Amino acid sequence: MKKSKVLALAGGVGGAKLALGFNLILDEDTLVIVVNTGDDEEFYGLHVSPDLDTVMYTLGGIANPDTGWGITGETFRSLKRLQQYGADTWFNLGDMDMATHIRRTQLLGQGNTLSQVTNSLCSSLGIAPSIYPMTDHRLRTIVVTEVGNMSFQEYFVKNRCEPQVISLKFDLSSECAPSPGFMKALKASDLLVFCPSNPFLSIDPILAVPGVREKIKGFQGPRIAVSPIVGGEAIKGPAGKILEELGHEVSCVGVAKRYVDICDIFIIDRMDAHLATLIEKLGMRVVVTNTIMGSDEEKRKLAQEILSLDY
Ligand code: FO1
Repeated sequence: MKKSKVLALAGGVGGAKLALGFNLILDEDTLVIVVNTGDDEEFYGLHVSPDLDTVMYTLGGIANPDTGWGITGETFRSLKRLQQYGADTWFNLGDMDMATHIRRTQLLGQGNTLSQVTNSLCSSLGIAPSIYPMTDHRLRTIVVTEVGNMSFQEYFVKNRCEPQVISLKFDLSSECAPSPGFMKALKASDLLVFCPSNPFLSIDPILAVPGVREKIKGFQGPRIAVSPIVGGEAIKGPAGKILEELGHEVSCVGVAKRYVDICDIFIIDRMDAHLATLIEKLGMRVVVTNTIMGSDEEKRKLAQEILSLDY
């Protein structure tokens, strides 16, 4: 296995799985994970960063494998009491998860950046590699649907992904820029990996941070993407539905088209081997392997395979 400094771009569950795979084989100073924060939202006055928490809990070994979000063995007593007080409780925050958001909100309120807060939370959970938000500023994903615009969580949780999606847009503050850790990793890493995350909901927000797309175009090393669509279906989440509603092909080819110009090697599952030539025509080298990461061993194996590729 080659020694590389890896920058992994991740969204929720799929991204967290591959990030864990890298974490199992790389030294802590050779892995940086940059996470989508377009899904962030305030609930009950608390700043919730779902994708950061999914990655953090996964690497910390406390993620709930059944839901794909929150902490394992969670209880919801605080939420029940909030409901009793008349709060709108469609977003299910568990009691232990709530502590993360309380602490995050407290530290942000004291003037710390989201990067600093994430670093503090990770250290407390004994997580060694660097996990950074894509930006320390506001960049929120807005889902434009047939029934109006809504935040990502309103679309995903409150409306259970039911409204038809017309487009996605990003609401960003004027000072929005890549987080300092992201900037540094873009310069210092020699391998960039787009984890198998939703290209619209997880990767596009990262690419929408001003300057990021250009920096990835000029990245010094190989850029590798893993398809989150296998056999015409999303491994998890609404990627397939959104691809279809936005007029894209629900296949790894549809995903690959999103990566033209910013990716050199596209990894697809064995089930999709017959689509390799279509992706090669887009100007990317294709690697066919097992991409479903059920066990930790499979996560480690996929990460190892990526690091062992002949670039
Ligand atoms: N997803 C749901 O489908 N229902 C929920 O009630 C829910 C609560 C929740 C609480 C904290 C958190 O960090 C994530 C939560 N999620 C929930 C998942 C979240 O909507 C998604 O993981 C991401 O935003 C998509 O990557």
